[in-house]
Amino acid sequence: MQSIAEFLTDQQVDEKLQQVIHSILSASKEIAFQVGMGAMSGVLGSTENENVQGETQKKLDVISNQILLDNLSKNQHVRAAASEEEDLPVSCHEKGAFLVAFDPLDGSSNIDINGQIGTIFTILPAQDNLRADAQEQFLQSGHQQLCAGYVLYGPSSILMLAINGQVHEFTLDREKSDFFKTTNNLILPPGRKEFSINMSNFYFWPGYMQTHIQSLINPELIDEPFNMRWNGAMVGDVHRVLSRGGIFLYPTDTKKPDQPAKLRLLYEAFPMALLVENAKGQACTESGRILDLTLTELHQRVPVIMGDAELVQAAIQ
Ligand code: AHM
Ligand code: MG
Repeated sequence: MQSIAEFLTDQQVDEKLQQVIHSILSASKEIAFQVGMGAMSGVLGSTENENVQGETQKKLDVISNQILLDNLSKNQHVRAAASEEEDLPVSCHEKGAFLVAFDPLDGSSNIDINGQIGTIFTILPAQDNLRADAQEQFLQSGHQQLCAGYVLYGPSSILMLAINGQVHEFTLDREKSDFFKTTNNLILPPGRKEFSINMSNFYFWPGYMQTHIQSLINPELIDEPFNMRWNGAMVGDVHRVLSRGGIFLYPTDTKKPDQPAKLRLLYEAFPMALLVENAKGQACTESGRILDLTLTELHQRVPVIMGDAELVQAAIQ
């Protein structure tokens, strides 16, 4: 099996970019270790703090964020890092060629139930005309992502990487402390009648979404009604869609009037959209392709509909 280092060299990935990917993966191995120790290392439970999103931080959110920032700030090729857990970008190296944005631990509500959680990341080019820590560094389009991926801390730790227009899956060998390629050029399997959405928001969705989801489960409207799965962790739900097909949706809702969309464009929607599109699926908001968007605010939120191309088209019509 090919190690991640052999793979990146084989793919002729820019050497500096390779080093940035390795820094992210070193951090993810430390996080995987902490997650694996669970209650024994005292990392479960909440802190007293709220993050910039107004959410109470879990201890593991804070620890994972710090592990990533420590690893990235040691890498001379990283200009700045933006995290879902930080108000502002963190400046790293004035001459670094790359920006890294991440959700250090997606699916935080699963931490204390030993459920699926993961690190989502994207790498963008640094812009020379701007200060290293300027928020404007990150105001780029989804197409400018150089690579993106996630590490899912499940029964095994899996890296899913979108690079050079393809998606590859790697599994962490805990004894060797290295990721090895386990699926080459993953293509999202078509035809699966399965959706992933938080059904408890049903009465708060726009009418078109209520009608659409009803059309997938009403036996009077469809011969073979869809199955539903919801992990409460985008990283786990999108991993299922990439692995066996179907569709993931987090549409707008009116539950919190000042926050119509939940998922973050930079840390969640952009990287997942690159993965899904590189795996030949589609990724949209309610009005267009996610990758066509340009970030206007660091912590911007967007509706997300992604997965099997046919299912996405049916959902947004
Ligand atoms: P987080 O990044 O703070 O963990 O929040 C994002 C998560 C996604 O992983 C998931 O799809 C969604 O929030 C779940 O939300 P809900 O509370 O509606 O189940
Ligand atoms: Mg998240």
